[in-house]
Amino acid sequence: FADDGSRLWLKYDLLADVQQRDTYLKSTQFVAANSSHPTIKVAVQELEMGLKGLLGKAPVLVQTATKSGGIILNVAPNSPSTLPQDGFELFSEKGNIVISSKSEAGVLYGAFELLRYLQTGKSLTNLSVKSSPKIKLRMLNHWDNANGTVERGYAGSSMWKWTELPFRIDPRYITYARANASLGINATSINNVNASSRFLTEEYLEKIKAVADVLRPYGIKVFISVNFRSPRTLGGLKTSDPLDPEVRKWWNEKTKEIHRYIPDFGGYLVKANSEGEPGPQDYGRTHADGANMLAEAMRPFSGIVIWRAFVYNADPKGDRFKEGYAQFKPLDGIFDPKVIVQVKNGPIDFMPREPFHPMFGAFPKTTLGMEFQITQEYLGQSTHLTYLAPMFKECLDTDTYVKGKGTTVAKIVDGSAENHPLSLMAGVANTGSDANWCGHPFNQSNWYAFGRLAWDYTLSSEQIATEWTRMTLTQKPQSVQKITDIMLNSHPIYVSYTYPLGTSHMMGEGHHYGPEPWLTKAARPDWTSIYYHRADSIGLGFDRTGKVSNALQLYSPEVQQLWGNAEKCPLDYLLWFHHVPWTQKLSTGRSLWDELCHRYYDGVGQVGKLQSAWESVKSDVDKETFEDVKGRLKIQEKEALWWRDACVLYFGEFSKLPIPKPLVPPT
Ligand code: GCW
Repeated sequence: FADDGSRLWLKYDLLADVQQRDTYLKSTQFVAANSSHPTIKVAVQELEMGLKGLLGKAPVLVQTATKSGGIILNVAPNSPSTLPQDGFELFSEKGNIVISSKSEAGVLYGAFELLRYLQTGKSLTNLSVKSSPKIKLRMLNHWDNANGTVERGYAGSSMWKWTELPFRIDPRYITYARANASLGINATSINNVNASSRFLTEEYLEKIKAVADVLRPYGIKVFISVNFRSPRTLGGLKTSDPLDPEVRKWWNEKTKEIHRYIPDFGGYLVKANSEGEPGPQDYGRTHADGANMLAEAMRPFSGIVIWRAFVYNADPKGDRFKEGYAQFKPLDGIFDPKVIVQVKNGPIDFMPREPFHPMFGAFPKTTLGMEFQITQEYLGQSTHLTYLAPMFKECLDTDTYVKGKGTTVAKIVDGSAENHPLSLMAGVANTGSDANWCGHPFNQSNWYAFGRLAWDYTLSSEQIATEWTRMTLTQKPQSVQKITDIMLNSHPIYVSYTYPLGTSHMMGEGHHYGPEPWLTKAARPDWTSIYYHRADSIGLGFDRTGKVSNALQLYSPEVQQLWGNAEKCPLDYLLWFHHVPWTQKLSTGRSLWDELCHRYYDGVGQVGKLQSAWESVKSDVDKETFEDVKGRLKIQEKEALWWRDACVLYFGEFSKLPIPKPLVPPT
């Protein structure tokens, strides 16, 4: 039947291979559970639904296993296993498959892992799997507003039906919970960081409680993004100064009140003194004053405070690259242990390719969380096929060298480099009211990839792409391979025709869609395009090696060495750090100008290859999905040309050089 994508990767359609089904059936005849905890109940339900769908026959449910050939769910809080709470073991024992964990959530994750084995055609004999999350808090950040819109959402309106809650529970909340649990995502902040105080009113707390009640059995904790001015707007106080006793009392009371609705409340997420949002600096206080005040309110409870580091000054003479670092560096060591500072992967703003944020590695006394953007604000929104696992991994795998070779960004984020007990990876969600949740059918894979990497960042982009493809699109090996290749190639292709060679921030103002490299005046002086690309008659790029900005010095000496020399700097990062003459010869043998043109043209050509590769899987993919992606690829082709021609023609005004042959100039 026509697939509308609403089931995400949890499709559980009957496996085509009868023999394989029979083999699986032999070891999944029953499910035995030693607990009636709500989380175990949903694990059992999931196994029942999954096995019935995949194999055509549901397992029998029993309390204890009396024979072999089934699945045993084992919650063992006192197990001597060294695995952490959420980790699980999946192993064969006396002819049964045992899923064991210290926690109910761990067993649920194990149940999903087992189903993934079936969905991806893996063998169930002699199982011996140990899996545990590398990051403790694996979280989605929704930028959803009370009025049903989603900031930077490209998949319809908000999935949260605030006008219906708490009375009607949209069944999609349950699908959402299942999808997240299948990846190990265990936290979600449900509203926009540009936060309305409404979310802290009684009216909304009742609604949020209803959502929290749905998500709880799936091991997901709810967070709220808060507006720092709430003591004034809601509490009628004269100030929201974090050092004012009345303000502190207000937050203490509010935090207690929230816990009456949601006893296991996850905590607060705060965007303060950024892009016009209120914050402690309005009262001459620091980010730490603000964060620590909220942490104090949270002290009697298990929740935490996540404070964003996305701040910058609109100083056209400064370098936005350095702002987060500059504002937070003096506060390292001052934050309450309940505070996590959440840092975007790069220093500017989710550009298609950014060097890692220099805060990673430079804040030994502060728990730094990673913020990735799953929603594709600058990455083709809902019309360009862009698989993001390679981009997430490029950041996580980069070496900061702060504690010697091998201190990757991932090691900072997982807390191991500095022995921090908390750790966080957040992804700005791409979910919406669209039937298929995420707009472009392939955008689902970015939610999937984010969750898988938050659990285990050592998984390869290829493995994640293959898994997702098998679970979502097709089981046919040849097509699985082709689609995996499409996905792996897609991010470099997107970068080629939009932001080659380390250019950034040249998108249309406001909507952030399409090219506008000529933007010289914007609402914020550091939001023009010219501020970033710095094109002039000599060359292109932002010199961050000292003459214009010394931002490169924020990194360790090894990183400075890697990126600081224009001759040796990897080309993908070149113009992030160097102003390179148009005629300068690069390592490819071409001049900067020629290389720039080649990359723009090649990117467009590669979109053509994506189209023919997609055409070749036609017979193995559901018709609706096939046509949907095909249509979007046509838009992508048109828009890749738009980017290419806009940027090449615009930069040509500076270089005054012809488009190299055999490339054909736009007419
Ligand atoms: O890049 C900007 C986005 C804003 C967003 C902001 C942020 C939520 O364009 O829409 O606001 O980043 O991350 O706070």
